Amino acid sequence: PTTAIASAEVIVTSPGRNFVTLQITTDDGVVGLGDATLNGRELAVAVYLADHVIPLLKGRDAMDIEDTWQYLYRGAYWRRGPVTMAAIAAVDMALWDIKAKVAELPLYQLLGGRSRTGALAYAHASGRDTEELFDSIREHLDLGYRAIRVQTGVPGLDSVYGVAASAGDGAEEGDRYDYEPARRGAGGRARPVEETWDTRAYLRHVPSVFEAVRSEFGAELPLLHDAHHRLTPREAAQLGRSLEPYDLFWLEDCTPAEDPTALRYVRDHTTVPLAIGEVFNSIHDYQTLITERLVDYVRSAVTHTGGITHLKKLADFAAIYGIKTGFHGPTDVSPVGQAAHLHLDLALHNFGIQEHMRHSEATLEVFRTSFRFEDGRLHPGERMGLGVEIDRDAAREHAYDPAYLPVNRLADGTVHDW
Ligand code: GCO
Ligand code: MG
Repeated sequence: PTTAIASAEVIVTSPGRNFVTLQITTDDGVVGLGDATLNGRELAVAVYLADHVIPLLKGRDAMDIEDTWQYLYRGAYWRRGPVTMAAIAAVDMALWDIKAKVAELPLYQLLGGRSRTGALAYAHASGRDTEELFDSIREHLDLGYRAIRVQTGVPGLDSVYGVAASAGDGAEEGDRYDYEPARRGAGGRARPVEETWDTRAYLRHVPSVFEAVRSEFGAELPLLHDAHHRLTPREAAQLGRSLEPYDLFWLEDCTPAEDPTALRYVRDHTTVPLAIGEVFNSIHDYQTLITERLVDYVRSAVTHTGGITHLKKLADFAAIYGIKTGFHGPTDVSPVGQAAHLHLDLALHNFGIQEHMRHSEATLEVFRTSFRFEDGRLHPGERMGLGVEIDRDAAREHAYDPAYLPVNRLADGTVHDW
């Protein structure tokens, strides 16, 4: 067929942060893009794709998306895992991009068409103290956001997840709220930054922040909070209860994600809506959580959960239990991955909310998107396929820059979840 895969290439670029992109080209020259970025472990996926996947793609019909997915998943024998699933995700996204371009349609049309006019997006507001936080919330409201994630510094702790070190210092938009750039260490040798954590200080402080935010900004504004996997089930239940008066949209990742029984305990003790899943890479990670209704939102990123094919199945599975989506959209998901989210968000009946961190100007010069942001909602645009193009010359200007996510320690030096 003319839709046979002629070539596939891995593109690694670092316009401010690292991105891994797979580009697939068919015999008649249709090009598809897929995001394969795994923050802090990027080259593992690049090598997996280049050495183990690309040799299998040549000559396959790009139209056979489900069969290719199963071939790469079952065919590897070694199932799941973030590296494997990010590689499969990239192939899957690129093939959907190609199929939609062949059909001359924006991708959402192949996923069922529009269910809404745009995807409600939430932005990240943060501040080291209440004043900075309020400024950040106001700034995002002025930009047009209608749902806000709230993260703050904790008295006694130097740096806390979700709070940009540079917030309020006049850093440029795009970097300013980039609270977790995987950083280079001193002397240019990449090493994780180490942070210090104190759960009791955090649990004491957070309810007072939400009290202040509600009294300043009123009852209507949807507010979210991310606990980033740091709490035991009992601590998470305590936090959930203490936040109940502030009517959160969700409390995210309150316990380490690999233990579904932790959420059973949390669920039994608080009515706060729960979201989880950004570190999951398979529907199977969610099976107990969904069938026992232990969560309200599934948080996977298309890039880390096997692509559009697998994420669509996850969303449909969740829908049967009245559970909604809230796909993971930090800046380490590239504009290609975020485009895939926006097409799904537009089409899925059980869409909940879409996380949105603005990519830097340098990133948007490499990845040219057709996204629209209006009335607090994101729209993927009407270009054919995913609607993202990569500027290869711009990409080449940004060489790979090894970097790690931070590591957390308790006051006595014990490594804690970050
Ligand atoms: C979020 C996430 C991110 C992750 C990041 C790690 O809710 O957006 O928690 O902030 O920490 O994606 O690479
Ligand atoms: Mg999170």
